[in-house]
This record gives sequence, structure tokens and C-alpha cells, in this order.
Amino acid sequence: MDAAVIDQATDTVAVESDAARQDFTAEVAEWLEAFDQVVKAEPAQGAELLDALRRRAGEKGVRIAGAVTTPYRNTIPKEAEVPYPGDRQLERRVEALIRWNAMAMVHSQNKKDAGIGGHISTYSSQATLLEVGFNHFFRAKYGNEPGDFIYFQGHASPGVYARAFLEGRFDESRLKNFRHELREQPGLSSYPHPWLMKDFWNFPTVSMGIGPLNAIYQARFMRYLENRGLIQKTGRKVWGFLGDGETDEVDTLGAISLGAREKLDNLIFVVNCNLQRLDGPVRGNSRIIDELEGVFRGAGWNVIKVLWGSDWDDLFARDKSGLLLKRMEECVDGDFQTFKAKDGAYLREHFFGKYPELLELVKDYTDEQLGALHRGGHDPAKIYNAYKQAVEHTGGPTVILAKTVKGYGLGSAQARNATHSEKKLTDDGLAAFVKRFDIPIPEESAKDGAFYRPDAHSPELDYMQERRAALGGYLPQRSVPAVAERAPDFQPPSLDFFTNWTSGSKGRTISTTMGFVNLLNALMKDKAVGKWIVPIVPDEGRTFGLESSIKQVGIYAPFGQKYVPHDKDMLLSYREDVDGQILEEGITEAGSMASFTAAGTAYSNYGVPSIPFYMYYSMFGFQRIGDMAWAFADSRGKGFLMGGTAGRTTMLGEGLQHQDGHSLVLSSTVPTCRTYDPAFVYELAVVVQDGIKRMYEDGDEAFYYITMYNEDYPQPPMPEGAAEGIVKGIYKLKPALEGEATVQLFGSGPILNEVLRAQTLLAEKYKVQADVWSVPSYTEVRREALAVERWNRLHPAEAEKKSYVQTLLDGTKGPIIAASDYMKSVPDGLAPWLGTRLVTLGTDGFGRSDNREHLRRHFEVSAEAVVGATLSRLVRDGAFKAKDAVKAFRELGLDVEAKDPARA
Ligand SMILES: Cc1ncc(C[n+]2csc(CCOP(=O)(O)OP(=O)(O)O)c2C)c(N)n1
Ligand SMILES: [Mg+2]
Repeated sequence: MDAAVIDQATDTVAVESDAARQDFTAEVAEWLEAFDQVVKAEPAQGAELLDALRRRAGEKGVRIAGAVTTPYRNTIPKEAEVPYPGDRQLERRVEALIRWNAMAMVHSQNKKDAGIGGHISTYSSQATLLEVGFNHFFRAKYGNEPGDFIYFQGHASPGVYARAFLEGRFDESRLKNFRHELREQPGLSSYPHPWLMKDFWNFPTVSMGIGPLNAIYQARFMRYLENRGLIQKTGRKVWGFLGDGETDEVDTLGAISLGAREKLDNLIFVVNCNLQRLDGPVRGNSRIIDELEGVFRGAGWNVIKVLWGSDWDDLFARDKSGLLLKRMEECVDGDFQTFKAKDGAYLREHFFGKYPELLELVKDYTDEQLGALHRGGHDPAKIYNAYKQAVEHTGGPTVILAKTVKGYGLGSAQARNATHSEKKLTDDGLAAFVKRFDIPIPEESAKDGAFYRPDAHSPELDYMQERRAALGGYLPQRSVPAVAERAPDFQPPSLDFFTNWTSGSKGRTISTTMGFVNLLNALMKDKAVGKWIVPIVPDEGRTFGLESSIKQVGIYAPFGQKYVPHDKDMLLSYREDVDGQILEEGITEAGSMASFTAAGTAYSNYGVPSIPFYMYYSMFGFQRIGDMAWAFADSRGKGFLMGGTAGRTTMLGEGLQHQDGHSLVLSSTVPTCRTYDPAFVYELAVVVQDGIKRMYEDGDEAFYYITMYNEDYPQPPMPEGAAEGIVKGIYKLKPALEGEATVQLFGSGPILNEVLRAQTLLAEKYKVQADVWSVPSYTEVRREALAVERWNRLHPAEAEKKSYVQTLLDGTKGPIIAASDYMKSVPDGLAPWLGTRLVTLGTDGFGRSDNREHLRRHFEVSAEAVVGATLSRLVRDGAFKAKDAVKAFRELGLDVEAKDPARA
């Protein structure tokens, strides 16, 4: 039926006689009765019947709306619930104590140190969701294996701290130093930061969207490790707790389809749908839960809605009219928020009051009782049932949409638009809080907002300890298992292993990218580290020449390759396999970074020394996923980010949006990231060798960013003794061609070749002798110099120390001309120690699509530009004649009136 026919049909129905209408109503009732009987006998057959009808409707051209949402009720009907296994009484007391201490911690700290911040209302909406998990689901161990991974909603941290306090893991002084991390006594960090609390937090989550995204890829990486036989299969789950406002982040929802595609039934999201974010309602004019239900169900997730508490069950059961549900579905979230910000009388008038039947339904309820009707996310029985079904669900991930109240129980602060920012309670507020939650706390302490922990052997604390013991211990907890247990043969390769890459290409022209890919293939074949290597690509495998690796180690595909690849008979065919080693992520740099995070932290999460190499377009790295790189560092992640097609002038043709001349600046902002910009394959090999050793043998909690270029040129062998300088970031590559140098030239990446050419031009054409230095890491050189400088500053009475760069350069002669395929600020980082000697050439400005020759001329980083800069500087120093320099500029073809590329 097309739309017009449907309209006509509707019209016909409208004019239909009452008798015909009644007949049809009776027919519908018969169908429903028949359906009820089928479901009663076998619920699965009900689903089958519906499927069959839906199919038939399709065949007959009957259009029905896609059913991605279900009625605004709990997904699990009352009849299907199992009884709550815990001691509700004791759990309620424990939860009340946690609520109190969490609130007291933020409250008292803000009284003492106004403006220090913290959040009360998020945890207050989430407490029961977490407590049911802590008491019944979150396992700290599976036999000898690590337990569940929990991504806590970042700003609910006060509740997690308060629980640890009651468990006896923190003493009171620790809580008193919430958000005071720089005091004599250790404090508590504002949010989950493994960098700051390395024995406690596992996952940084407070930059919203990153937690859920990382949780999805964590669950996926767990399966990868299992399928590759690197860890045991367990029932371990990844729990992602997130806010409803947080789902607005594209990162939160952007990768959910992966969960269903890879059937990640080890993944459970719990969305704390308190209907509010920071400024106001999340979806004041519609319902966030419906929206999320549609999105997740559409993406293939198992969706469990936990909307209404048990006290609504009776009302639903008594309402034969269906009006209760109808009324709920008439309300938008703005209404639901108002109902909770106001009282029971308001609810009676404005919610139930719309229909006389509903008013009748609640006539025996006092206003107080109406005001106290629970939302599902505050009802342990409802939550327990949802968690149980989620944990038992197979074949895909589950999302629990739990409806809660922001600032639950905070009296006049509950469900207000300003609730999120509430930091303190008034004296009356404190008293009301104690009363509301029946908190067993002495009156004096209540008035002061003081912490309260009952006697260690009080029934409630005994209970809480016993529950955690039954589930294998406390959570969260971060520890780093000895690698030897999991990987006894693991042995970082020595430099000898890399001889092929340090001995030059014997005249063959190859790029550093190709050198790296060969090296990666060899590493993957190595007995000691091979299986721990995790190559990650966002659909750029061919760009980097990974075809042979794809064939050799295969692409990870959890259910194998179900088709015959068209290139099956070719040498380098496309191979996917259950135990494939490569993570081919498709076009998602954020997803790839999440994989990198899972792999780069596996040493602590699983005791697995996986070594990720994430290869991507350098332009789509730090500036796109910068926040995730920051979180990676916070997580103490290890591994190698390999920025391919690097360099504003080396990445030819692609123009403005592809040519990267600044990722080195961005990477240098991450404290644990070591940045390298190698010119030659041997430099890259030395950095990789040293990196694996330092991260995986010496235990450095750092990671690497290494640029890779696609320009082919002969790769020289490593000069004797250069390895140390490569790692430190600078070494002398080629002394003056004749006699003593009066100029020093610095180069890095492929621009080092331009610098070497400039050395020859200067000597042959202008009789200027220059030493050439390779600077694979300005960042590392600068960091060392800064550390030495700091020491000197703090120790004025001691003999001054010299930084590495000063040790090398003091005593050399003449100006220093540094040229880079990156922005001038990269070499400029060394200016404090090189003084006015330093002149930098770099690629500031927007890229252009052209070839390398034109790009280097435009950005003034060609050999000719280096020569020009050198002569110009010598003129200023009085060491070269101005008129000769002007002549040289002409000879070199340098356009002195060209537009400044930094502004072009
Ligand atoms: C990327 C990012 N942007 C902004 C913030 C600041 N912020 C912290 S909490 C919050 C509101 C959170 O709302 P919701 O996700 O609904 O969580 P709730 O507190 O309601 O449980 C905001 C905007 C942040 N932490 N991260
Ligand atoms: Mg919210």
C-alpha cells in the first residue's frame, strides 16, 4: 500500500460504521488472545510468530514502522524477575554510608577550600547502580585471571572513594585530601587517573566519550587475546558506566556497531539516565531513553530498560485502562525532571491528574508516597535483574538504560538544572540527607558533615567485606603482573637483531616506511617477541606496504574468513583469520587509538606484554585523537605510534588537509610520549630497539611517536657509535668536507638529505665548510636540557652541569642552521641553549598539492634554501660579503619576494 492508499484507508476507517469498528476490535482481541496463548506455552514462539507476520506484511506491501523502541516500561516484566539474593537491609545501610561519606568529602573540602570542586549529584543518582554491581557482579578475579574491567563514570569518583574508605582501603586523611594531591599526606585525585593513583584506577574516563569508546575496544581486544591463545577465556566482563549527557559525544556512540558485529557479549554499558547534564535536561523535549533504545537496538545491542521501581508494579497491575503507560508516554524528559524537582502533590495534580482514572488509581496514596515512587535505577531488585540478564546474555553486547534522578535525595537540590554544580549542603540539607537515607550516624557528625565509618566489625561493614571477598577482592584495583608469568620466553631483541636495518640499503632506494614495514614483519616472525606484536591500521595497510604482512600473519576476524577472496590465487592475497594478528580497524582513527590503548595497557590489565604498532596518516593523529593520546599517557600506556606519510613537503600531492608539519609539536605536549623524526631506517631501527627494551624490559611507562616518510632514497649504514646519539636525539652525522667547519647544519627526516646537499653546495660553490648533524628528536634533546637547567637553577651553589646538546655544540664554530619538514617551533625548542646562533627553517603554513621539489621551494626547506639561509646569516655575522650572497640567491633560484609560506 502506498501512502496515498494508507491515507484513503484511514479516511475509510474514519467514516466506517460503529458496527464495523466493533467487529474489527473484536478481531484484534481474538488475535491478541491467540498470541497470548502461544507466548504462554513458549515465549520464543511468540517472537517467531511476529517475525512471520512481519515478513508476510512485507510481502503484501503493508508498511509498518520499524520497531526500534518499545513501550516506556521496564524491559523485564515483573513475572520474569528473580528474587533479590542480597540482604537488602544491610545493603541499604552500606549504600547510605557511602552516600554520606561521598557527600561529606566534597562538602567539607569545599567548605575548607572554596572552589576546589567535586561532584555530589552524579554519584547520588548512580549509587544503587554501582552498589548492586559491587555486591553481586563485579568480580575482581576469575580463578588466577584478572577480573572484570569497570569504566567508572569519571565525576562519580567520590562514591568510589567513599566505598574504598568504608572497606578500609583509605584512611580518613586520604579523604580529607580529596583534590589536595600536593600535600604532605597523599590525597585523592579528582577523577580516575591511573597516572596519579596507579594502584587504584585502571581507566581514565573523565574526558567524556573516551571511556565508552575505550570500553568497546577493550572488550574487543580481550577477544583478540583469547582467540589468539594469548590469554585464557573467562567470563570476564567490561562494564562501561556512562552519563546520558555523555552519549552526545560522537565518541560514545560512534563505535557501538563494532560491539554487535563482533558479538561482544563481554561488554555491558550502563547508562545513568538521570535526564540531566550540566546545564539542564539532556532531551527536555523528548525522551533520551527512547532515543538511546533506538540507536542501540538499531546497532544490534541487547537493550534492557530499567525505568520504574517495584513500587510502580502494583500501579501498573491495577491499571486495566492502559492509561498509566499512555500518560508516561505523553511526558517528555523535561516533565519527568520537574516531577522530581517538585513534590508528590504536584505529581498527583500534573501527572495523575490528567485522567480521572489515574487519580482514582492513586487515591489511597499520600502525597509523600507519590513523591517517593522510585525510578528503576534506584531499585536494587530491578537493577539486579537487569545485570543478571546482561551477564547471561550471549551473542552481543548489552546496554542497560537506567532511569534515575540527578541529585537523588539532596532535598532542595534534587533534579534542578543547577544540581550538577552543587558542592555543599546547608545545615538543614545535611540533616535532611541523614533523615532521607536513614544514615546511622551520630548527630554531631551529621551536623559537621564529618566522615563516618562504623566499627570495622559492624554488621554492615562485615557484610560489605564478605561480598567483596566472595567476588575475589576490592575494585577498582590496578596492579602490574610480572610479565614472566604470562610470557616466560619474552625477550626484547638486541641491536644485533636489527643488523639488516642498521647496515644500509646498499644503494637501493627505499623509504623509512618501507624499512619499518620490513622490520615489523621480521619482529612478528621473531620467536621471543613475535606473537606479542599488535599491528594496528585504520585502512591504510596498502598505503604503508603491509600487503605481505596481511598474507603472512592475517587480519584478525573473530569468525574467520567466510568468503573466498577474489585474489586467493595471488601471492599476496587478502587473508582474514580467527587468530589473525593485524587489527584492521577500517577508517576510524579514534577506534584505532582505542585499540592501541587496549593493547598498550595489556601489560597491566592482563599481564600480557603486547607491543602495539599503530600506523596511520600522521596528519590524522594527534590533532584528531589528541585527547585519547593524553588518556593513553594517563593510563601508563606503552607502544609505538607510527605517523606515516609524514612531513609537510614529503607527503606530496595531497595538499592542505593531508600534509602534516605539526604533529611533532602536538606529540611533544604529552609528557610520556617520546617523539622521533628519523631520517634513515637505521635511526628508526635504533629507536624501536631501544624503545622495546626500555618499555618492556626496564619498565618505562612511556610510549613513542615515530614519523615515517614515503620518500625513497638510498639508506646509509649506521655510522659507528651513533646509536647513543640517536636515542638522545642528536649526533654528528657528517663532518665538514674539508678542514674545520665554520657553520653547523641540523637536519631531520628527509630534509636531512636537503641539508647534506646544502653541505656540498656550500663547500663547492661558496667555500663554506659545514658540519652536518642529524637531529632525530628535538623533543628529547630539549627535555634533557630542560632537566639539566632546572637542576642548575635549584642548585646555585654547585658547579653548573652541561646539557647534552651543549656538550656537543659548545666549542663548535659558526651559526647553526636547522631545517625540518615540521614547523620552525620544533628546532626552536633548542634556542635557549644555542642562543642567537640558531636559525630555523621549517614548514609553517598550510600545505599545497604539488611535488616535493615545488613544496620544498615554497616552504623554503630545500637545499638551496638552506644554503641561502646560511649565507644570509654569515653576512649578518660579517663573515660573508652581502653582494656575494645576493648573487648566490639568484644562482640558487631563490625568490626573495615570494609570499611568506607561513601566511600563504
Ligand atoms: C569531553 C568533556 N566535555 C565536558 C566535560 C565537562 N562535564 C563534566 S560532567 C558534565 C555533564 C555530564 O552529564 P552526564 O553525562 O549526563 O552525566 P551525569 O552527571 O548527569 O550523570 C560535563 C559537561 C567533560 N568532563 N568532558
Ligand atoms: Mg545525566
